[in-house]
Formats: sequence, structure tokens, C-alpha cells
Amino acid sequence: MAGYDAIIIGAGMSGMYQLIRLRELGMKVRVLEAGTGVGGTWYWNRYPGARFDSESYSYGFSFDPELLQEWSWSEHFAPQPETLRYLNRVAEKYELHRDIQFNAEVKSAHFSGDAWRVTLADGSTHAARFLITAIGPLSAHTLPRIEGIESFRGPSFHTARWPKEGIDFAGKRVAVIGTGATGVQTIQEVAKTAGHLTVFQRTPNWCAPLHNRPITEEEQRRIKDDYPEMFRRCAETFACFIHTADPRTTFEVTKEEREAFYEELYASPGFGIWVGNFRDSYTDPAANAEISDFIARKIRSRVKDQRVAEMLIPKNHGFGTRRVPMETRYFEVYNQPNVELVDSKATPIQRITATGLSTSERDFDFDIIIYATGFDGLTGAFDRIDIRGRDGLSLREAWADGARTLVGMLAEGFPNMFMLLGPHTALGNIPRSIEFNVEWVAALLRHMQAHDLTEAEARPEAVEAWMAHVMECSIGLLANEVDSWFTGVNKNVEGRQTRTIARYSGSAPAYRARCEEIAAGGYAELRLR
Ligand code: NA7
Repeated sequence: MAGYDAIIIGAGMSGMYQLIRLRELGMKVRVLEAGTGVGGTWYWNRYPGARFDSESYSYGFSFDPELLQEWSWSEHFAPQPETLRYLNRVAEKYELHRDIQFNAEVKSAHFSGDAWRVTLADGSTHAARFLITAIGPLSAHTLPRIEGIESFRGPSFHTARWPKEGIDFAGKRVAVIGTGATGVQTIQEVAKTAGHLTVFQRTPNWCAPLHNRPITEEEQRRIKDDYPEMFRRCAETFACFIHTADPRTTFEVTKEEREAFYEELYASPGFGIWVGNFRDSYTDPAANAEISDFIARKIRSRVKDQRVAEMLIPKNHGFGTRRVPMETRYFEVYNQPNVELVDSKATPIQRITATGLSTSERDFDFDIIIYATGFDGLTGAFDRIDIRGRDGLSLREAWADGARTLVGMLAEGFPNMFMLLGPHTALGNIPRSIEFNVEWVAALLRHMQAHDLTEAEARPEAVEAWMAHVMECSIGLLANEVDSWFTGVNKNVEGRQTRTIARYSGSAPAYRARCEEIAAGGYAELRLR
């Protein structure tokens, strides 16, 4: 059995950066990655139209000033192939490949006394003192639970398992099932070339314009000059974006001022309309109704057939209470003669057939079926590995009624396991959270090295206190009243049918302050041996 100081599961952005930081501690590290290349989310999600919704320059790694100057993003919201090229460049610069094993799907990780023993799908095993999960909050993709899904004879794909060679839709009859952030990006791209596209929408989502465009030379210069300032801003905002909530409340301005502000946000690039809106937009139902009404009017003005427009306007949740898909001429797609929208709540898909699918109303024939049906979010990737801590304790069982963590990075009963993007960590503009968490874990390991400590585990009372804080942060959020991966719901997964407080909804600065306090206090919340 091969022995290491640390095993990192996953070679996405968090695994890559953790490897760099652990090498600096002189540790012998092995990264185990199921794919054949680095990039994680950006390796797997190659579906047509995949791109950032965060400004490219705010998303990249910030730790290497030289790399920031070297790399030039081509667009304000870069497409997936460019992001994957960027991450490959990072891997190349730091020679990450020599410590990464590809095609290495981890099946189990068991703690036994002084080491984690990790078994891969091919039966091989590795051992290490420390286990670091870099497995992503949205990586366990889920197909719909529809009868006959295996029987379709044509090509069918989940968006997160897209073929590397790409797919030609020209003249083809294509179905897209799902209208979340992924479905919206896919639909607006496929509609450009498909012979006929049928979209199966169960729940409409509130979408807003991305306003992407190429970065000019002058902007490129400014972006590169402003990096320190921009990252400082991201460190101060609620969710690490360059956008943050407007300090005003919805009704403290006049109706005209409110409308003008909404118009300005709607015409601006990126997440501003969502995270830069009036600060009470997602806590006060009346405030939320105002912005929802504004967006509904926009949808009605962009979609010609008002029956279709009404189908595209969410009725069971307000704007911004689920992840807002960012779009580029998405609503106009439904004005095209080659596109049809089917209401899958009114007429559910009953089975996938050899030649297409059947709803409660009619049969459809397709050449290609695309499942944009999302992920078992936050804890799904953990559930797919048989993780066992002290005395054989199963993580899946320990978390059966909801995950319990200390700052999302440690779990009681799982010594020396550190989770980079575990549940209850601050997410938002994720690479910013990744850099913080990676550095926090590295600092903890440095502390352990300096004090000759070999084991770290969250204390039960510290977990209890953190969970109480997680619950407290979620009070009053309208998002809690809606089914989505934010609330731990995925109708395609057993045990994920009802809403839970699945994520940390406090601010990223508050999250970091708490983590820093733990470190500054000598890690009293951890049992160190
Ligand atoms: P999401 O946002 O979870 O969306 C999944 C979509 O698939 C959503 O519209 C679902 O409808 C739909 N869905 C799932 N199962 C079915 C079945 N059985 N029948 C019909 N429709 C179905 O996943 P995404 O990949 O779009 O986005 C995930 C995150 O990745 C996103 O938030 C970004 O942060 C990046 P539902 O709403 O459940 O009715």
C-alpha cells in the first residue's frame, strides 16, 4: 500500500491549490482524480454554452501575482474551454501532474488508528495520515428518475458528463430536460443550430441578462492594474463577488427611484441584479414581490406569445430565492419557430422510450436527449464515497439527518479529515472561498507540524455551536421556503425530498472571521493530539 502524508480527493480548483500549499510544508501528497485531467467543475461541465456567471477576473486564483499578469481573460464571463485552458496552465506552471493520479475514482476512505486507507474503483489502495476532500459542492450529478431512461436508442447526455468531442445539433430533434442555470445556458446555445428543440420545464426560474462581451485592450490593462483592489473588494463583500447588496431597503426610495434602480441593474453585467439589489429583497416578502414583478414584466416584454411568457414566469417562488440563471437572449429563444416549451408540471414526463419520451399528454420523437437535471448538492459527493471515521462510523449515516460540521471543514468522529468545500462553508464566488479554506487547512497542518501533533478532530461542543450559528444565519430567508439545492432538495435522490438548512447563509467575511478566531485561539475547538 502506497503511503503519503496527505491524500487529496479531487483535482479541481480546491485540490490543485491545496496540493501547492501542502508541498510548501514538505508533505508527500497524492491527489486522486476520477477524470483524465485537472479542472473539476470545468473539466466535467463541457456542455454547450457553459461559462462563468462571475466576472472572469474575479474568479481566477489570486495567490500568484505573476500568473495574474500573464493570463488574459478574453471575455468578461469566460466560456468553459477558456477556463479549462487556464486551469491547465496553472497545473503546468506548478507541475501539478507529477502528484496527481488520474482515472482514480475513490470508492472508500476508512480511518484506522493512525491513517486513512483509501480504495479506488480498480481495487488499489493508498494510505495517508491526512485526508482532504476537494470534491466540490455541485459535482454529484443526478439523472431524473424516469422509467425507461436506459431504453432511448439515440445519444443522451447529462450536462455534467458531456462528450469531449462535442455534439453537432444541426438539423437534429433535441430535447432538453431541466431549466436551472445549466439548462438555460444549454438551451440558448442548442437553439442556434438544432432542427427542432423541445424544452421540458418543470419549474421556471427567474433569469436575468448576463451582458457578456469581449474584454478590450484598455479594460485588460485596467483589470491587471486593479487586481489587488478588486480582490480586496471581493474579500469584503457578502458572497465574495464584486457585487454586494445595496444598503437601502426597497421601500425607502420612491416608486420611480426603485424602478430606475431595477432598470440600471437589469442593464448591468453579471450578478448585480441578484446580489447587488436592495438589501431586503430576499427577506421581506413585499420587497421581493416588487423585484419579482419587475422581472416578470421584462419576461412579458421579451416573449412574443404571452401564453409562453406566463409559462416562463415562476409562480411558486420569488426572484432570487433560488440560484438566478444568467442568460443571453434566453427568452428570445422561445420566439423562434424551431423551439417549443412543454410544461412538465402540467403534463409530466412519464417514460423515456426507444425513440424519445412520453408525457401524460403525448409522445415525442427525438434524435438527442439532454439531461440538465442538476446535482445532489453540498453532500452528494460525500455520500458517493464510503467514508468511515473513528470506530467505523459512517459519514453517510452520521449525516443522515443533515450534515454536521465545524466551519464546514471538520466533522466530529472523522479525525484528520478536512473538507475544502464541505457543507456549511461560505460559497458564493467559490474560488475566493477555496483560497481561504485551503490556506486555513495549510495553517492548521503547519501548526500541527510545529507542535508535533498528529491528530486533529472537531470537538462535539464546537460542532454544536457552529451548527447553532448556521441555523441562526438562515432565519428569515425567503430562500428557505423554496425547494432547490440551496435547501438540500433533489427530487431524484432518495432522502432529499424535504427542505433542510443545508448550507451556510451568513456572510463570507463573518465566516472567515470565525475561522481565523479558531486559528488565533490555538485551535481550542479542535482536539489536537
Ligand atoms: P438545478 O438548478 O438543480 O436544475 C435542475 C433542473 O432540472 C431543474 O429545472 C429541475 O426542475 C429539473 N429536473 C430535475 N429532475 C427533473 C425531472 N425528473 N423532470 C423534469 N425536470 C427535472 O441544476 P443546474 O445544473 O442547472 O445548476 C446547478 C448549479 O450549478 C447552479 O446553481 C450553479 O451554481 C451551477 P425543478 O426545479 O426541480 O422542478
